[in-house]
Amino acid sequence: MFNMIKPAFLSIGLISSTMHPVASAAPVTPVSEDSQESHQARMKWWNEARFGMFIHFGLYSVHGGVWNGKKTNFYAEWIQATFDIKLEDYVHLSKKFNPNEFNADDIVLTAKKAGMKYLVITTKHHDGFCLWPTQQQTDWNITATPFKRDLIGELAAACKKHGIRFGTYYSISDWHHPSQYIHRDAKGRATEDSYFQTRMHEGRKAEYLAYMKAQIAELIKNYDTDIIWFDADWVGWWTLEEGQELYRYIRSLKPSIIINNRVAKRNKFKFDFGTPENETPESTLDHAWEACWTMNNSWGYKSHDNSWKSSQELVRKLVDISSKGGNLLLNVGPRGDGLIPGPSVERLADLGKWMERNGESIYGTAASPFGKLRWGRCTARNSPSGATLYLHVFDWPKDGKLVLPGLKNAVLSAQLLGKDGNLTFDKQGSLVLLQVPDQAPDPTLSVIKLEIQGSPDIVPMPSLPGKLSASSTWSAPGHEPSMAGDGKLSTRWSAAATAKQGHLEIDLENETSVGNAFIVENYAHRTEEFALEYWQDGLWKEAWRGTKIAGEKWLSFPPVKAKKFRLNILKAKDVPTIEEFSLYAH
Ligand code: FHN
Repeated sequence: MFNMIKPAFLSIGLISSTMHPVASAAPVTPVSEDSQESHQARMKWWNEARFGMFIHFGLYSVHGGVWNGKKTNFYAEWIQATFDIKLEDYVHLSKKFNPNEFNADDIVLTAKKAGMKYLVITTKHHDGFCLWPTQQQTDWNITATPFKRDLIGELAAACKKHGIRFGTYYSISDWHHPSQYIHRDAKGRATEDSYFQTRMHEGRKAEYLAYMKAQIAELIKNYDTDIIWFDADWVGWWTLEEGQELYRYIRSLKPSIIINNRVAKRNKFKFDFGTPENETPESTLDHAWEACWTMNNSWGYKSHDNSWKSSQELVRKLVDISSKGGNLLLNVGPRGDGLIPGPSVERLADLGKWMERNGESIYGTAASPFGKLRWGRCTARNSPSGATLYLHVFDWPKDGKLVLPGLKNAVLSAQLLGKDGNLTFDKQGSLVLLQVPDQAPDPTLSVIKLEIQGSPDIVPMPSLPGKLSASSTWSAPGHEPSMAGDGKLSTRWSAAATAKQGHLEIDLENETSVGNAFIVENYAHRTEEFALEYWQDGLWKEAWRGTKIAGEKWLSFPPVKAKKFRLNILKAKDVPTIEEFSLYAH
Protein backbone atom coordinates (compact mmCIF):
# COMPACT_ATOMS: atom_id res chain seq x y z
CA MET A 1 0.00 0.00 0.00
CA PHE A 2 1.33 3.46 -0.87
CA ASN A 3 2.16 5.84 1.83
CA MET A 4 0.44 9.19 1.39
CA ILE A 5 3.54 11.27 2.03
CA LYS A 6 5.88 9.37 -0.27
CA PRO A 7 4.19 6.75 -2.40
CA ALA A 8 6.39 3.78 -3.23
CA PHE A 9 6.66 4.68 -6.90
CA LEU A 10 7.79 8.19 -6.06
CA SER A 11 10.73 6.82 -4.16
CA ILE A 12 12.10 4.59 -6.87
CA GLY A 13 13.78 7.42 -8.71
CA LEU A 14 10.98 8.63 -10.95
CA ILE A 15 11.10 12.10 -9.63
CA SER A 16 14.45 12.63 -8.05
CA SER A 17 16.61 12.82 -11.12
CA THR A 18 14.63 15.73 -12.49
CA MET A 19 15.42 17.54 -9.28
CA HIS A 20 19.15 17.79 -9.59
CA PRO A 21 20.58 21.21 -10.17
CA VAL A 22 22.80 21.85 -13.18
CA ALA A 23 25.98 20.23 -11.90
CA SER A 24 24.49 16.80 -11.19
CA ALA A 25 21.67 16.62 -13.74
CA ALA A 26 21.17 13.24 -15.40
CA PRO A 27 22.54 13.27 -18.95
CA VAL A 28 20.11 14.71 -21.46
CA THR A 29 19.45 12.32 -24.31
CA PRO A 30 19.41 14.46 -27.43
CA VAL A 31 16.85 14.11 -30.17
CA SER A 32 19.19 15.19 -32.91
CA GLU A 33 16.82 16.71 -35.44
CA ASP A 34 15.55 19.25 -32.94
CA SER A 35 18.10 22.07 -33.09
CA GLN A 36 18.48 24.33 -30.08
CA GLU A 37 17.11 27.24 -32.10
CA SER A 38 13.98 25.41 -33.20
CA HIS A 39 13.45 24.13 -29.66
CA GLN A 40 13.75 27.63 -28.26
CA ALA A 41 11.42 29.09 -30.87
CA ARG A 42 8.81 26.41 -30.20
CA MET A 43 9.10 26.92 -26.46
CA LYS A 44 8.94 30.74 -26.52
CA TRP A 45 5.28 31.17 -25.58
CA TRP A 46 5.53 28.41 -22.97
CA ASN A 47 8.66 29.90 -21.37
CA GLU A 48 7.02 33.28 -21.13
CA ALA A 49 3.77 31.87 -19.74
CA ARG A 50 5.24 30.65 -16.43
CA PHE A 51 1.86 29.61 -15.04
CA GLY A 52 -0.67 26.99 -16.17
CA MET A 53 -3.61 24.95 -14.88
CA PHE A 54 -3.52 21.16 -14.58
CA ILE A 55 -6.93 19.47 -14.55
CA HIS A 56 -7.39 15.90 -13.30
CA PHE A 57 -10.89 14.93 -14.29
CA GLY A 58 -12.34 11.50 -15.03
CA LEU A 59 -14.69 8.76 -13.86
CA TYR A 60 -12.88 8.67 -10.51
CA SER A 61 -14.02 12.26 -9.83
CA VAL A 62 -17.52 10.93 -9.18
CA HIS A 63 -16.33 8.99 -6.13
CA GLY A 64 -14.09 11.67 -4.62
CA GLY A 65 -11.72 9.04 -3.23
CA VAL A 66 -14.40 7.01 -1.41
CA TRP A 67 -15.31 3.45 -2.43
CA ASN A 68 -18.04 1.53 -0.60
CA GLY A 69 -17.64 3.84 2.38
CA LYS A 70 -13.85 3.38 2.49
CA LYS A 71 -11.75 6.50 2.16
CA THR A 72 -8.54 6.33 0.19
CA ASN A 73 -5.45 7.76 1.79
CA PHE A 74 -3.74 8.03 -1.58
CA TYR A 75 -4.47 9.96 -4.79
CA ALA A 76 -8.18 9.81 -5.58
CA GLU A 77 -7.57 9.12 -9.28
CA TRP A 78 -5.86 5.87 -8.21
CA ILE A 79 -9.03 4.56 -6.52
CA GLN A 80 -9.29 1.58 -8.89
CA ALA A 81 -5.81 0.45 -7.82
CA THR A 82 -6.08 1.37 -4.15
CA PHE A 83 -9.18 -0.77 -3.63
CA ASP A 84 -8.33 -3.19 -6.43
CA ILE A 85 -11.74 -2.58 -7.99
CA LYS A 86 -12.43 -5.28 -10.53
CA LEU A 87 -12.79 -4.08 -14.10
CA GLU A 88 -16.37 -5.35 -14.28
CA ASP A 89 -17.22 -3.09 -11.32
CA TYR A 90 -15.16 -0.12 -12.43
CA VAL A 91 -16.75 0.02 -15.89
CA HIS A 92 -20.08 0.88 -14.25
CA LEU A 93 -18.60 4.20 -13.27
CA SER A 94 -19.08 5.37 -16.84
CA LYS A 95 -22.84 5.18 -16.25
CA LYS A 96 -22.51 7.54 -13.29
CA PHE A 97 -20.40 10.14 -15.04
CA ASN A 98 -22.69 13.06 -15.75
CA PRO A 99 -20.98 16.34 -14.88
CA ASN A 100 -23.96 18.55 -15.64
CA GLU A 101 -22.35 21.59 -14.07
CA PHE A 102 -19.31 21.34 -16.32
CA ASN A 103 -18.87 24.64 -18.11
CA ALA A 104 -15.75 24.96 -20.23
CA ASP A 105 -15.96 28.77 -20.39
CA ASP A 106 -16.15 29.02 -16.61
CA ILE A 107 -13.14 26.77 -16.12
CA VAL A 108 -11.04 28.55 -18.72
CA LEU A 109 -12.01 31.96 -17.34
CA THR A 110 -11.16 30.80 -13.82
CA ALA A 111 -7.70 29.86 -15.09
CA LYS A 112 -7.34 33.10 -17.01
CA LYS A 113 -8.37 35.25 -14.05
CA ALA A 114 -5.83 33.41 -11.92
CA GLY A 115 -3.15 34.62 -14.33
CA MET A 116 -2.66 31.25 -16.00
CA LYS A 117 -1.70 31.20 -19.66
CA TYR A 118 -2.30 27.54 -20.50
CA LEU A 119 -4.19 24.50 -19.36
CA VAL A 120 -3.57 20.75 -19.47
CA ILE A 121 -6.42 18.27 -18.95
CA THR A 122 -6.32 14.50 -18.44
CA THR A 123 -7.75 13.12 -21.68
CA LYS A 124 -6.82 9.58 -20.61
CA HIS A 125 -5.52 8.78 -17.13
CA HIS A 126 -4.21 5.37 -16.00
CA ASP A 127 -7.74 3.89 -15.94
CA GLY A 128 -7.70 4.26 -19.73
CA PHE A 129 -11.02 6.10 -19.91
CA CYS A 130 -11.09 8.58 -22.81
CA LEU A 131 -12.72 11.90 -22.04
CA TRP A 132 -13.35 12.55 -25.72
CA PRO A 133 -15.32 10.60 -28.35
CA THR A 134 -12.33 8.75 -29.71
CA GLN A 135 -12.76 7.03 -33.06
CA GLN A 136 -10.36 4.28 -32.06
CA GLN A 137 -11.57 0.83 -31.20
CA THR A 138 -12.89 1.28 -27.69
CA ASP A 139 -16.22 2.06 -26.13
CA TRP A 140 -14.37 3.16 -23.00
CA ASN A 141 -14.99 6.82 -23.77
CA ILE A 142 -17.29 9.74 -23.04
CA THR A 143 -19.98 8.60 -25.48
CA ALA A 144 -20.69 5.68 -23.12
CA THR A 145 -21.68 8.09 -20.32
CA PRO A 146 -25.03 9.83 -19.79
CA PHE A 147 -23.12 13.09 -20.33
CA LYS A 148 -22.18 12.18 -23.91
CA ARG A 149 -20.88 15.69 -24.75
CA ASP A 150 -17.37 16.11 -26.12
CA LEU A 151 -15.88 17.58 -22.95
CA ILE A 152 -12.39 17.89 -24.42
CA GLY A 153 -13.76 19.59 -27.54
CA GLU A 154 -15.67 22.10 -25.42
CA LEU A 155 -12.60 22.90 -23.35
CA ALA A 156 -10.35 23.23 -26.42
CA ALA A 157 -12.84 25.63 -28.02
CA ALA A 158 -13.15 27.70 -24.83
CA CYS A 159 -9.35 27.94 -24.62
CA LYS A 160 -9.16 29.24 -28.21
CA LYS A 161 -11.95 31.71 -27.49
CA HIS A 162 -10.29 33.12 -24.37
CA GLY A 163 -6.68 33.07 -25.57
CA ILE A 164 -5.45 30.24 -23.36
CA ARG A 165 -3.16 27.57 -24.80
CA PHE A 166 -4.59 24.06 -24.67
CA GLY A 167 -2.78 20.89 -23.55
CA THR A 168 -3.73 17.23 -23.25
CA TYR A 169 -2.50 14.73 -20.65
CA TYR A 170 -2.13 11.12 -21.84
CA SER A 171 -1.16 8.10 -19.73
CA ILE A 172 1.08 5.56 -21.44
CA SER A 173 0.12 2.86 -18.95
CA ASP A 174 -3.50 1.78 -19.41
CA TRP A 175 -5.42 -0.38 -16.91
CA HIS A 176 -8.22 -1.01 -19.37
CA HIS A 177 -6.65 -1.62 -22.76
CA PRO A 178 -6.64 -5.35 -23.60
CA SER A 179 -2.95 -5.25 -24.52
CA GLN A 180 -2.07 -4.79 -20.82
CA TYR A 181 -2.88 -6.61 -17.62
CA ILE A 182 -2.45 -6.25 -13.90
CA HIS A 183 -0.44 -9.00 -12.27
CA ARG A 184 -2.43 -10.89 -9.61
CA ASP A 185 -1.36 -13.35 -6.95
CA ALA A 186 -2.65 -16.94 -6.66
CA LYS A 187 -5.73 -15.65 -4.85
CA GLY A 188 -6.44 -13.19 -7.66
CA ARG A 189 -5.42 -10.14 -5.64
CA ALA A 190 -3.44 -7.18 -6.93
CA THR A 191 -1.62 -4.46 -5.02
CA GLU A 192 -1.17 -0.83 -6.01
CA ASP A 193 2.31 -1.81 -7.10
CA SER A 194 0.85 -4.29 -9.59
CA TYR A 195 -1.22 -1.45 -11.03
CA PHE A 196 1.85 0.75 -11.02
CA GLN A 197 3.74 -1.82 -13.10
CA THR A 198 1.16 -2.88 -15.65
CA ARG A 199 2.36 -5.73 -17.84
CA MET A 200 2.15 -6.04 -21.60
CA HIS A 201 0.71 -9.20 -23.11
CA GLU A 202 3.21 -11.00 -25.27
CA GLY A 203 3.03 -9.73 -28.85
CA ARG A 204 0.48 -6.97 -28.29
CA LYS A 205 2.70 -3.95 -27.98
CA ALA A 206 2.51 -2.96 -31.66
CA GLU A 207 -1.26 -2.94 -31.45
CA TYR A 208 -1.20 -0.63 -28.42
CA LEU A 209 1.41 1.63 -29.99
CA ALA A 210 -0.81 2.03 -33.04
CA TYR A 211 -3.74 2.82 -30.73
CA MET A 212 -1.75 5.48 -28.87
CA LYS A 213 -0.50 7.06 -32.08
CA ALA A 214 -3.97 7.17 -33.58
CA GLN A 215 -5.43 8.72 -30.42
CA ILE A 216 -2.74 11.35 -30.23
CA ALA A 217 -3.28 12.14 -33.90
CA GLU A 218 -6.97 12.68 -33.00
CA LEU A 219 -6.08 15.05 -30.18
CA ILE A 220 -3.98 17.08 -32.60
CA LYS A 221 -6.40 16.96 -35.52
CA ASN A 222 -9.63 17.51 -33.59
CA TYR A 223 -8.47 19.85 -30.85
CA ASP A 224 -5.23 21.34 -32.16
CA THR A 225 -3.61 20.59 -28.82
CA ASP A 226 -0.55 22.74 -28.08
CA ILE A 227 0.98 20.39 -25.50
CA ILE A 228 0.95 16.62 -25.15
CA TRP A 229 1.64 15.82 -21.52
CA PHE A 230 2.54 12.15 -21.13
CA ASP A 231 2.61 10.20 -17.88
CA ALA A 232 3.27 6.69 -16.53
CA ASP A 233 6.45 6.32 -18.57
CA TRP A 234 7.76 4.14 -15.72
CA VAL A 235 6.22 0.90 -16.92
CA GLY A 236 8.88 -1.71 -17.66
CA TRP A 237 7.61 -2.46 -21.15
CA TRP A 238 8.03 1.15 -22.34
CA THR A 239 11.53 2.02 -23.51
CA LEU A 240 13.48 5.23 -24.01
CA GLU A 241 13.84 4.47 -27.72
CA GLU A 242 10.11 3.89 -28.17
CA GLY A 243 9.47 7.17 -26.39
CA GLN A 244 11.87 9.06 -28.61
CA GLU A 245 10.29 7.55 -31.66
CA LEU A 246 6.84 8.59 -30.46
CA TYR A 247 8.19 12.09 -29.78
CA ARG A 248 9.43 12.36 -33.38
CA TYR A 249 6.17 11.02 -34.75
CA ILE A 250 4.11 13.61 -32.85
CA ARG A 251 6.34 16.45 -33.96
CA SER A 252 6.00 15.31 -37.53
CA LEU A 253 2.22 15.72 -37.15
CA LYS A 254 2.48 19.20 -35.63
CA PRO A 255 5.99 20.69 -35.66
CA SER A 256 5.16 23.48 -33.18
CA ILE A 257 3.79 21.12 -30.53
CA ILE A 258 5.35 20.91 -27.06
CA ILE A 259 5.78 17.45 -25.52
CA ASN A 260 6.85 16.71 -21.95
CA ASN A 261 9.78 14.45 -21.15
CA ARG A 262 7.60 11.62 -19.82
CA VAL A 263 6.99 10.65 -23.44
CA ALA A 264 10.18 8.61 -23.05
CA LYS A 265 11.84 8.00 -19.66
CA ARG A 266 11.67 11.01 -17.41
CA ASN A 267 15.03 10.35 -15.77
CA LYS A 268 16.90 10.13 -19.05
CA PHE A 269 15.04 12.38 -21.45
CA LYS A 270 14.59 16.12 -20.93
CA PHE A 271 12.80 17.25 -24.09
CA ASP A 272 10.80 19.38 -24.46
CA PHE A 273 10.72 20.02 -20.75
CA GLY A 274 11.37 18.24 -17.46
CA THR A 275 8.54 17.55 -15.03
CA PRO A 276 9.41 17.59 -11.32
CA GLU A 277 6.26 16.56 -9.49
CA ASN A 278 5.17 18.07 -6.16
CA GLU A 279 8.78 19.14 -5.76
CA THR A 280 10.65 22.29 -6.73
CA PRO A 281 14.34 22.07 -7.65
CA GLU A 282 16.90 23.76 -5.40
CA SER A 283 18.17 25.92 -8.25
CA THR A 284 17.96 26.41 -12.02
CA LEU A 285 18.23 23.31 -14.22
CA ASP A 286 20.07 22.84 -17.50
CA HIS A 287 16.83 22.32 -19.40
CA ALA A 288 13.32 23.77 -19.59
CA TRP A 289 11.12 22.50 -16.76
CA GLU A 290 7.71 22.74 -15.24
CA ALA A 291 6.88 21.73 -11.68
CA CYS A 292 3.37 20.36 -11.28
CA TRP A 293 1.85 20.80 -7.84
CA THR A 294 -1.36 19.78 -6.14
CA MET A 295 -3.26 22.33 -4.03
CA ASN A 296 -4.08 19.68 -1.42
CA ASN A 297 -2.63 16.14 -1.51
CA SER A 298 -4.52 14.64 -4.41
CA TRP A 299 -4.72 15.30 -8.15
CA GLY A 300 -8.21 13.94 -8.66
CA TYR A 301 -11.08 15.27 -6.51
CA LYS A 302 -10.82 13.84 -2.98
CA SER A 303 -13.74 14.81 -0.80
CA HIS A 304 -11.95 14.18 2.51
CA ASP A 305 -8.69 15.93 1.72
CA ASN A 306 -8.71 19.35 3.35
CA SER A 307 -4.99 19.91 3.56
CA TRP A 308 -5.10 22.93 1.28
CA LYS A 309 -1.98 24.99 0.76
CA SER A 310 -2.64 28.63 1.58
CA SER A 311 -2.89 31.28 -1.14
CA GLN A 312 0.29 32.85 0.17
CA GLU A 313 2.12 29.52 -0.06
CA LEU A 314 0.94 29.12 -3.65
CA VAL A 315 2.02 32.64 -4.62
CA ARG A 316 5.43 31.94 -3.11
CA LYS A 317 5.62 28.66 -4.98
CA LEU A 318 5.01 30.42 -8.26
CA VAL A 319 7.64 33.03 -7.40
CA ASP A 320 10.15 30.44 -6.20
CA ILE A 321 9.70 28.41 -9.38
CA SER A 322 9.94 31.50 -11.63
CA SER A 323 13.11 32.61 -9.85
CA LYS A 324 14.66 29.28 -10.89
CA GLY A 325 13.52 29.58 -14.50
CA GLY A 326 10.64 27.06 -14.32
CA ASN A 327 6.88 27.02 -14.89
CA LEU A 328 4.20 26.10 -12.38
CA LEU A 329 1.39 23.78 -13.49
CA LEU A 330 -1.06 24.07 -10.62
CA ASN A 331 -3.64 21.32 -10.32
CA VAL A 332 -7.39 21.39 -9.81
CA GLY A 333 -9.55 18.28 -9.45
CA PRO A 334 -13.15 19.07 -10.45
CA ARG A 335 -15.88 17.21 -8.59
CA GLY A 336 -18.11 14.64 -10.27
CA ASP A 337 -20.58 17.39 -11.17
CA GLY A 338 -17.86 19.23 -13.12
CA LEU A 339 -17.29 22.12 -10.70
CA ILE A 340 -13.89 23.02 -9.33
CA PRO A 341 -13.99 22.67 -5.50
CA GLY A 342 -14.55 25.93 -3.59
CA PRO A 343 -11.18 26.02 -1.79
CA SER A 344 -9.39 25.76 -5.17
CA VAL A 345 -11.52 28.51 -6.68
CA GLU A 346 -10.78 30.81 -3.72
CA ARG A 347 -7.05 30.22 -4.02
CA LEU A 348 -7.08 30.77 -7.76
CA ALA A 349 -8.90 34.08 -7.24
CA ASP A 350 -6.26 35.15 -4.71
CA LEU A 351 -3.47 34.18 -7.08
CA GLY A 352 -5.21 36.19 -9.79
CA LYS A 353 -5.40 39.30 -7.62
CA TRP A 354 -1.72 39.02 -6.83
CA MET A 355 -0.80 38.41 -10.47
CA GLU A 356 -2.85 41.41 -11.58
CA ARG A 357 -0.62 43.63 -9.46
CA ASN A 358 2.65 41.77 -9.87
CA GLY A 359 2.41 39.74 -13.08
CA GLU A 360 5.13 41.93 -14.59
CA SER A 361 7.59 40.25 -12.21
CA ILE A 362 6.63 36.75 -13.43
CA TYR A 363 5.64 36.59 -17.11
CA GLY A 364 8.56 36.40 -19.53
CA THR A 365 11.13 36.87 -16.79
CA ALA A 366 14.45 35.08 -16.52
CA ALA A 367 15.78 33.18 -13.52
CA SER A 368 17.47 35.04 -10.68
CA PRO A 369 21.07 36.03 -11.41
CA PHE A 370 21.78 35.67 -7.68
CA GLY A 371 22.31 32.52 -5.68
CA LYS A 372 20.16 32.16 -2.56
CA LEU A 373 18.88 35.44 -1.15
CA ARG A 374 18.28 35.23 2.56
CA TRP A 375 15.05 37.26 2.50
CA GLY A 376 13.39 35.97 -0.65
CA ARG A 377 13.68 35.48 -4.39
CA CYS A 378 14.54 37.47 -7.50
CA THR A 379 13.40 37.35 -11.11
CA ALA A 380 15.00 39.36 -13.91
CA ARG A 381 14.17 40.92 -17.23
CA ASN A 382 17.09 41.71 -19.48
CA SER A 383 16.98 44.28 -22.25
CA PRO A 384 19.67 45.62 -24.58
CA SER A 385 19.96 48.80 -22.50
CA GLY A 386 20.05 47.25 -19.02
CA ALA A 387 18.02 44.99 -16.79
CA THR A 388 15.18 45.01 -14.31
CA LEU A 389 15.43 42.98 -11.13
CA TYR A 390 12.28 42.05 -9.23
CA LEU A 391 13.00 41.43 -5.57
CA HIS A 392 10.32 39.25 -4.00
CA VAL A 393 10.62 39.85 -0.27
CA PHE A 394 9.32 36.79 1.65
CA ASP A 395 10.81 37.98 4.93
CA TRP A 396 10.14 41.72 5.18
CA PRO A 397 12.78 43.56 7.28
CA LYS A 398 11.23 44.93 10.46
CA ASP A 399 13.78 47.71 10.61
CA GLY A 400 12.93 48.89 7.09
CA LYS A 401 16.37 48.08 5.72
CA LEU A 402 16.68 45.57 2.94
CA VAL A 403 20.16 44.47 1.94
CA LEU A 404 20.84 43.09 -1.50
CA PRO A 405 24.38 41.75 -1.47
CA GLY A 406 26.60 41.10 -4.43
CA LEU A 407 25.37 43.41 -7.21
CA LYS A 408 28.22 45.10 -9.06
CA ASN A 409 26.01 47.12 -11.46
CA ALA A 410 24.96 50.70 -10.84
CA VAL A 411 21.36 50.94 -9.63
CA LEU A 412 19.32 53.49 -11.57
CA SER A 413 16.08 53.36 -9.60
CA ALA A 414 14.18 51.38 -6.99
CA GLN A 415 10.44 51.30 -6.40
CA LEU A 416 7.71 49.17 -4.91
CA LEU A 417 6.10 47.37 -7.84
CA GLY A 418 2.76 48.94 -8.67
CA LYS A 419 3.27 51.95 -6.37
CA ASP A 420 4.21 55.50 -7.26
CA GLY A 421 7.40 57.07 -6.03
CA ASN A 422 10.92 55.85 -5.66
CA LEU A 423 12.60 54.14 -2.73
CA THR A 424 15.83 55.60 -1.44
CA PHE A 425 18.88 53.41 -1.60
CA ASP A 426 22.60 53.51 -1.01
CA LYS A 427 25.27 51.55 -2.81
CA GLN A 428 28.39 50.44 -0.93
CA GLY A 429 30.55 48.48 -3.35
CA SER A 430 28.43 45.56 -4.44
CA LEU A 431 25.97 46.03 -1.58
CA VAL A 432 22.62 47.73 -2.21
CA LEU A 433 20.97 49.10 0.93
CA LEU A 434 17.32 49.81 0.34
CA GLN A 435 15.15 51.89 2.62
CA VAL A 436 11.70 50.26 2.61
CA PRO A 437 8.50 50.88 4.61
CA ASP A 438 8.46 49.23 8.07
CA GLN A 439 5.53 47.05 7.04
CA ALA A 440 5.23 44.98 3.88
CA PRO A 441 2.74 46.86 1.68
CA ASP A 442 1.27 43.61 0.33
CA PRO A 443 0.59 41.02 3.05
CA THR A 444 0.75 38.20 0.47
CA LEU A 445 4.12 39.16 -0.98
CA SER A 446 5.63 42.54 -1.88
CA VAL A 447 7.92 43.11 -4.83
CA ILE A 448 10.63 45.74 -5.30
CA LYS A 449 11.62 46.70 -8.82
CA LEU A 450 15.22 47.72 -9.43
CA GLU A 451 16.41 49.19 -12.71
CA ILE A 452 20.10 48.57 -13.18
CA GLN A 453 22.74 49.60 -15.70
CA GLY A 454 23.92 46.80 -18.01
CA SER A 455 23.29 43.09 -17.62
CA PRO A 456 23.50 41.74 -14.08
CA ASP A 457 27.07 41.37 -12.86
CA ILE A 458 26.94 39.40 -9.64
CA VAL A 459 29.53 38.58 -6.99
CA PRO A 460 29.49 34.79 -6.55
CA MET A 461 26.87 33.70 -4.05
CA PRO A 462 25.28 32.13 -2.05
CA SER A 463 26.15 32.46 1.59
CA LEU A 464 27.69 29.27 2.93
CA PRO A 465 25.89 27.15 5.47
CA GLY A 466 27.88 26.85 8.68
CA LYS A 467 27.59 26.38 12.43
CA LEU A 468 28.02 29.49 14.54
CA SER A 469 29.67 29.66 17.96
CA ALA A 470 31.04 32.57 19.99
CA SER A 471 33.60 33.48 22.63
CA SER A 472 30.76 34.42 25.01
CA THR A 473 26.99 35.00 24.92
CA TRP A 474 24.58 37.40 26.66
CA SER A 475 22.79 35.54 29.45
CA ALA A 476 19.15 36.19 28.38
CA PRO A 477 17.83 33.83 25.68
CA GLY A 478 17.55 35.16 22.12
CA HIS A 479 21.13 36.42 21.81
CA GLU A 480 22.78 33.15 20.75
CA PRO A 481 25.46 33.04 18.01
CA SER A 482 22.94 31.38 15.62
CA MET A 483 20.94 34.65 15.63
CA ALA A 484 23.69 36.19 13.51
CA GLY A 485 23.19 33.50 10.88
CA ASP A 486 19.39 33.37 10.60
CA GLY A 487 19.16 35.84 7.71
CA LYS A 488 17.19 38.32 9.78
CA LEU A 489 18.45 41.79 10.55
CA SER A 490 15.96 42.00 13.39
CA THR A 491 17.81 39.41 15.53
CA ARG A 492 21.37 39.51 16.86
CA TRP A 493 24.16 37.80 18.72
CA SER A 494 25.47 39.60 21.80
CA ALA A 495 28.59 38.76 23.75
CA ALA A 496 28.47 38.51 27.56
CA ALA A 497 27.48 41.64 29.54
CA THR A 498 31.00 42.63 30.54
CA ALA A 499 32.70 41.90 27.20
CA LYS A 500 34.41 44.64 25.24
CA GLN A 501 35.78 42.22 22.70
CA GLY A 502 34.93 38.74 21.43
CA HIS A 503 34.60 36.59 18.37
CA LEU A 504 31.88 34.96 16.33
CA GLU A 505 33.02 31.78 14.60
CA ILE A 506 31.61 29.90 11.60
CA ASP A 507 32.49 26.26 11.11
CA LEU A 508 31.83 25.34 7.47
CA GLU A 509 32.37 21.63 8.12
CA ASN A 510 34.50 21.31 4.96
CA GLU A 511 37.49 23.24 3.65
CA THR A 512 36.03 25.95 1.41
CA SER A 513 37.46 28.76 -0.65
CA VAL A 514 35.98 32.00 0.68
CA GLY A 515 36.41 35.44 -0.87
CA ASN A 516 33.56 37.52 0.59
CA ALA A 517 31.93 38.15 3.92
CA PHE A 518 28.92 40.16 4.99
CA ILE A 519 28.65 41.74 8.44
CA VAL A 520 25.82 43.80 9.88
CA GLU A 521 26.14 45.86 13.04
CA ASN A 522 23.11 48.10 12.89
CA TYR A 523 21.78 47.90 16.44
CA ALA A 524 24.64 49.90 17.94
CA HIS A 525 27.83 50.94 16.25
CA ARG A 526 30.20 49.62 18.90
CA THR A 527 33.07 48.01 17.02
CA GLU A 528 36.25 50.05 16.79
CA GLU A 529 38.60 47.43 15.49
CA PHE A 530 37.95 44.02 13.94
CA ALA A 531 39.54 41.28 11.83
CA LEU A 532 38.19 38.53 9.64
CA GLU A 533 40.31 35.48 10.39
CA TYR A 534 40.63 31.90 9.18
CA TRP A 535 42.12 28.82 10.85
CA GLN A 536 45.12 27.40 9.00
CA ASP A 537 48.09 25.30 10.10
CA GLY A 538 47.07 25.58 13.75
CA LEU A 539 46.85 29.38 13.69
CA TRP A 540 44.26 32.10 13.19
CA LYS A 541 45.35 34.15 10.18
CA GLU A 542 43.98 37.46 8.99
CA ALA A 543 42.04 37.85 5.74
CA TRP A 544 40.86 41.38 6.49
CA ARG A 545 41.41 44.03 9.12
CA GLY A 546 39.28 47.09 9.65
CA THR A 547 38.06 49.65 12.15
CA LYS A 548 34.35 50.52 12.34
CA ILE A 549 31.66 48.22 10.99
CA ALA A 550 28.94 50.79 11.72
CA GLY A 551 26.06 49.35 9.68
CA GLU A 552 26.46 46.80 6.90
CA LYS A 553 29.89 45.83 5.59
CA TRP A 554 30.58 43.72 2.56
CA LEU A 555 34.17 42.47 2.56
CA SER A 556 35.91 41.23 -0.58
CA PHE A 557 39.38 39.75 -0.14
CA PRO A 558 41.77 37.40 -1.98
CA PRO A 559 40.17 33.97 -1.50
CA VAL A 560 41.43 31.80 1.33
CA LYS A 561 40.73 28.10 1.86
CA ALA A 562 39.75 27.00 5.35
CA LYS A 563 37.10 25.19 7.34
CA LYS A 564 36.77 27.70 10.20
CA PHE A 565 36.43 31.48 9.93
CA ARG A 566 35.75 34.10 12.58
CA LEU A 567 34.86 37.70 13.00
CA ASN A 568 37.20 38.84 15.72
CA ILE A 569 36.09 42.05 17.40
CA LEU A 570 39.34 43.28 18.86
CA LYS A 571 38.04 46.49 20.42
CA ALA A 572 34.51 47.69 21.11
CA LYS A 573 32.94 50.64 22.95
CA ASP A 574 30.44 48.28 24.58
CA VAL A 575 29.26 44.64 24.39
CA PRO A 576 29.91 43.30 20.83
CA THR A 577 26.59 42.86 19.06
CA ILE A 578 26.20 41.55 15.51
CA GLU A 579 22.97 41.11 13.53
CA GLU A 580 24.41 39.12 10.65
CA PHE A 581 27.66 37.43 9.76
CA SER A 582 27.89 35.30 6.62
CA LEU A 583 30.53 33.97 4.28
CA TYR A 584 30.42 33.53 0.52
CA ALA A 585 32.27 31.02 -1.59
CA HIS A 586 34.72 32.42 -4.06
O1 FHN B 1 0.18 8.54 -11.14
C1 FHN B 1 0.09 9.86 -11.64
C2 FHN B 1 -0.77 10.72 -10.77
O2 FHN B 1 -2.03 10.18 -10.69
C3 FHN B 1 -0.85 12.12 -11.38
O3 FHN B 1 -1.47 12.08 -12.64
C4 FHN B 1 0.53 12.70 -11.51
C5 FHN B 1 0.60 14.07 -12.15
O4 FHN B 1 1.90 14.38 -12.54
N1 FHN B 1 1.38 11.81 -12.32
C6 FHN B 1 1.46 10.42 -11.90
C7 FHN B 1 2.53 10.20 -10.92
O5 FHN B 1 3.78 10.60 -11.46
